[in-house]
Amino acid sequence: PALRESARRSLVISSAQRTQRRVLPVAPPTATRDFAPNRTIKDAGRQETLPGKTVRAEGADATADPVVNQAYDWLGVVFDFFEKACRRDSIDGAGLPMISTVHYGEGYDNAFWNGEQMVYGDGDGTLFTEFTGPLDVTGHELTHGVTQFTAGLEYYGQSGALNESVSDVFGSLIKQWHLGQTADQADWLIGQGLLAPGVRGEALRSMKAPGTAYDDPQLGKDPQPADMAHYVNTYRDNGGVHINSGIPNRAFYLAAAAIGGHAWERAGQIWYGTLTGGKLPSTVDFAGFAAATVDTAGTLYGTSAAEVTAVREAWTGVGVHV
Ligand code: ASN
Ligand code: ZN
Repeated sequence: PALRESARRSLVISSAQRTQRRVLPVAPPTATRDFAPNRTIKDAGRQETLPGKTVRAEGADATADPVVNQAYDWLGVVFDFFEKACRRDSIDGAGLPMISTVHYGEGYDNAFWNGEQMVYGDGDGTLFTEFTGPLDVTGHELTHGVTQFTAGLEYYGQSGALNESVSDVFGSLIKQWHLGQTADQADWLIGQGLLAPGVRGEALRSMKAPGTAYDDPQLGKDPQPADMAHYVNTYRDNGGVHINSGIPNRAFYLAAAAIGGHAWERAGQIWYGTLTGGKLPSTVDFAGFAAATVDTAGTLYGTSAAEVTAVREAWTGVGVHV
């Protein structure tokens, strides 16, 4: 609780401000105050011990290790996204230093947020390449930090799948923001470029077409459902958090596609407001989260706005009825 965010005020707005927001639904991307990142990259030297030794601190020159420099640069992009697109000062909204450890383990096939920092494996080169490669992987992991400091979505079952989905949503938005893509230009893939050469597939997950990201003899087939009719009941993976996240992922894609333009400007603001608005129970299910996004869209754009319809129809499109 001491770690919970102090800046819930962002969504607590007076009715006068609310009226103003309807006229100018997208808040100007430039913040009234400038935030500064504080990045530290550490190297675990292929051991599984954290945090490892510091190899690059904020403001220091690039090192001879491209993996270190990639991690540093992606942390910067993620920081800039939250600052400029969400008016958020780092992961906790209060300037939290960003720490990342690279070269974790030997051929380690994952990346993760451990509650305090981010960690990258190098991949085994057979299934996966370096986890520092795709920007959306860094965005995904650091968004687990944002969720921890805001809605605190419990990492099990539907709230866990929502936790996963929120990380994919912002991972993808950060990539789209960096590339300047509109919703129809984006690939809506998570971890494109991460699969080793020879693996049959294009990415870890597809938000647009869950279940189609890969189909490989070693990796198996992408297990994600695209709607509630194919919801997977399982005790594995914390109750399918990386599986059923396909459902809210596709709902976000459908909402963003229907709204059009840059997905972070309206659909992204609706999801961000929902995540950080202080109203979600940590054990919220898909239906509760869906209702909250409709509510947030109404607060941001007016209850009869096209954005509200787009969000409601997106959830209906994946079989979640609001
Ligand atoms: N890369 C995974 C994730 O962030 C690690 C995990 O399973 N927690 O979801
Ligand atoms: Zn995750």
